[in-house]
Amino acid sequence: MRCDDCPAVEAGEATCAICGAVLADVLCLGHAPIANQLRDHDTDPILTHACHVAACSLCTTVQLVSRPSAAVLFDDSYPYRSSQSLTMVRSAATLARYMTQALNLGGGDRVFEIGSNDGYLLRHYLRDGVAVHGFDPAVGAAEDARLVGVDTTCVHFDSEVGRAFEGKARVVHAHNVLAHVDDPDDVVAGIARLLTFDGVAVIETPWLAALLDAGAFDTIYHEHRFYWSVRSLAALLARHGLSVMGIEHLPDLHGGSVRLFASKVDGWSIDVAHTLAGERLAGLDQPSAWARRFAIIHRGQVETLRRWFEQVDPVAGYGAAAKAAVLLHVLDVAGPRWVVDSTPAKQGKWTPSGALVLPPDALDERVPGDCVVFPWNFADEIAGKAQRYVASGGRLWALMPNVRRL
Ligand code: DWN
Repeated sequence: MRCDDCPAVEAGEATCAICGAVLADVLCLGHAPIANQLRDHDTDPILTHACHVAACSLCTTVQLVSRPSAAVLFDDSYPYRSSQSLTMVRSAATLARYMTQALNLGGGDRVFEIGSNDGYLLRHYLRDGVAVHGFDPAVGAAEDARLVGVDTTCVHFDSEVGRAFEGKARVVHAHNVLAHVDDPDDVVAGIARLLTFDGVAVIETPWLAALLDAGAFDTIYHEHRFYWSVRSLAALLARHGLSVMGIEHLPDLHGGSVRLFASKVDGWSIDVAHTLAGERLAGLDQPSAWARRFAIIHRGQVETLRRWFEQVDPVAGYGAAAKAAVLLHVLDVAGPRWVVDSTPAKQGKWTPSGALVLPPDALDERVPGDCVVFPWNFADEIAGKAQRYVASGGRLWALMPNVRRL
């Protein structure tokens, strides 16, 4: 595959968005569709953009060489809702309860979330009587959040927004945000501004080591401008006086995520040091080395999955996920003509691959056959919801990190 960014990468002219050093080539996914652009009609144009992954030779941050702006990607019609996944909601409820008890939150404390989506997390703090405030650029998601009582400012968060609420946050959450924003350095500056002197930032993001281990190329798309290792993320936080005090590994979230706890108060826990040592062992501090291995794995995966689609030719899909758009684009296969999804904002729309999005019960109204579960990261949850389909002879498949029946 080639794209408009290939020449700059090959000429050593592509530079890091964080530190400005030269970017080393990792993987080109061609001109990929904008993964979450769901269209009203199948004849509506499909927007594409170069999708080329590279790694900084100095700070090791992995990133897309270019992409449409966040304002284009996360516009008023952005359809993703975090609450559509019980796995996400349960993880959020547990975290909110833990933070409330661990920090003895109450009284004048306020908890903020950047990228608060539909209030999937902050609503759990509200239940425990803790004051909250969310920031999210997607109008629809912000409206859904207000419906559950979460006060939300509809804005792309940055250091200026952080200034307006300076020193007000005992906790700031930024889950699946620092991969998505145009300027993570400015967002982290805003987080540092928001925090009280003893405040805690909780940063959750898909982990680069998990992506490479799974060969999960379907999680590489324009919404994800950055692909963080703990090493590169800790370095970014340190630029703004935030020290990583703790880490949680979340294998069930988005194919493998990490949750970092950071504060202005110095601290360096053994589990953080252990993870950093593991990243060094995996060679994550040597981008050119792991990039060659990743490219070889990727080529093998593409061949295997193309053969699977030729042999199985699934009639249906489950989950109009961004991953689906990337997977079908890279494999250059049409995929199923319809896909079910529980997100009301997605139903009735057409995916970038030309599939019509239907409510989940459509699965039981059609002749059972082979159905590919595109959000493999929620395969167990979805398999639990599609038992009737399986009982009537339907066959559910997950394709990443390897092909398996559910
Ligand atoms: O970073 C991002 C992550 C957090 O989620 C965003 N860029 C967009 C999004 O990526 P994705 O679309 O690949 O996410 P998911 O969460 O893997 O996709 C799940 C899709 O499947 C959603 O459209 C909802 C749907 N779904 C469903 O219909 N029934 C999901 C579950 C769990 C279900 O039971």
